[in-house]
Amino acid sequence: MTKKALITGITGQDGAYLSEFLIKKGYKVYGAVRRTSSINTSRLSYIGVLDDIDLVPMDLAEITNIQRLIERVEPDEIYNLAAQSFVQTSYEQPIYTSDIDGIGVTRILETVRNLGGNPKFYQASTSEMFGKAQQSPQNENTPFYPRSPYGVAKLYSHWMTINYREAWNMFACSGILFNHESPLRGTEFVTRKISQGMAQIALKKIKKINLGNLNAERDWGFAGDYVEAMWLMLQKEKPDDYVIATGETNSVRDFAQVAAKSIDIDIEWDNEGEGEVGICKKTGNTIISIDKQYTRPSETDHLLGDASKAKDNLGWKPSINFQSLVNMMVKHDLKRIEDNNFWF
Ligand code: NAP
Ligand code: G4F
Repeated sequence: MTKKALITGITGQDGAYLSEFLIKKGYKVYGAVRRTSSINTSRLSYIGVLDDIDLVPMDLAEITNIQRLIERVEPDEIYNLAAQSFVQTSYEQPIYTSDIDGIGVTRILETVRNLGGNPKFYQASTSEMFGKAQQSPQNENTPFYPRSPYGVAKLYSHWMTINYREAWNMFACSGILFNHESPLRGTEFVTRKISQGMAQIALKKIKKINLGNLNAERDWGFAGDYVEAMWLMLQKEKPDDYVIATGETNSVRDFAQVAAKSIDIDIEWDNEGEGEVGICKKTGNTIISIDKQYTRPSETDHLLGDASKAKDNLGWKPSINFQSLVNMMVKHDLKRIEDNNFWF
């Protein structure tokens, strides 16, 4: 029988890759979208899956809506990817972020519990829960120390997912995913901001990119690899939680350096702190500078994941390394600008 998957957050980066992955596996995919004045399905169009998805209305703020939808669709698997996912915004909208990223998850869990424990449930947990990392690399046993309202809200929903598994015997898994990026990444996140910015510099549309903390280190992987791990977790006999990461960390400065290289610019770094600049060696032009508005009140300084458990139990490993990821993102942005294709 055809399996049915309900994906919340289908209009986001991971929603697009996961729906493509599940459609290829033969699933009937239902994509939950919240009401907005104009629904943004551009990522789904860009990768060519929009016509194969049944879009259904659902907002994580509204439990009656969640209940009616799950009862009607009767999915075999729910992937909860919906969230206010931008860390910086969570400092300005901590209550909204807590409601959607924290309580919103409990709304789904309660609905599934009331339906007798089916379907299987995947929760999009995050390495941001490690925050001020207590050890490096981080694995499933590393203590959490979230550093943002987003991280705190996600930690609540992470533990709720575990609690519903233990208390009500639900098949509920949390994927503790480290940063994953792609050409479909939102332009406010630092990787895409840099890849888009470098493409604009190469095509002489802008002169420089303003960034915040260049020292922050992240374990960046490719989103297309990470959605497979979500599915693998739900195919195991027993539900569990897994770290998904590449095992390599790089700073924001490194990302900018490699992205610049892919448009044939060698960066030389000068000064320190707020005065630091990245200069094009050949022309002497400043192409990176610091703007304090992009720094955070409390920062997650260093993330590096150990995905050994996922490798051993799920047979998962990443296929794209850091260098290829950066090059892929810049290449897509160059093409998009050349084609005047500004969908997202
Ligand atoms: P994203 O591109 O920002 O997508 C977020 C999705 O959530 C969008 O479809 C958005 O809909 C939807 N959404 C937001 N508020 C909602 C609400 N109130 N009700 C229903 N839907 C709502 O995020 P992503 O990068 O794909 O990440 C997917 C999930 O993984 C998120 O939960 C994120 O927190 C988590 N995560 C991401 C990463 C990463 O590095 N990408 C790492 C760890 C965990 P609109 O299009 O209407 O805004
Ligand atoms: O790209 P970011 O905004 O991603 P962040 O905060 O790590 O969060 C992402 O990954 C999490 C997984 O750990 C997800 F859960 C979350 O949903 C999201 O997908 O920032 C990365 C780093 C930060 O340290 C930030 O301070 O880059 C630093 N940064 C420096 N300049 C900047 C900028 N970040 C942004 N967004 N913009 C800048 O100009």
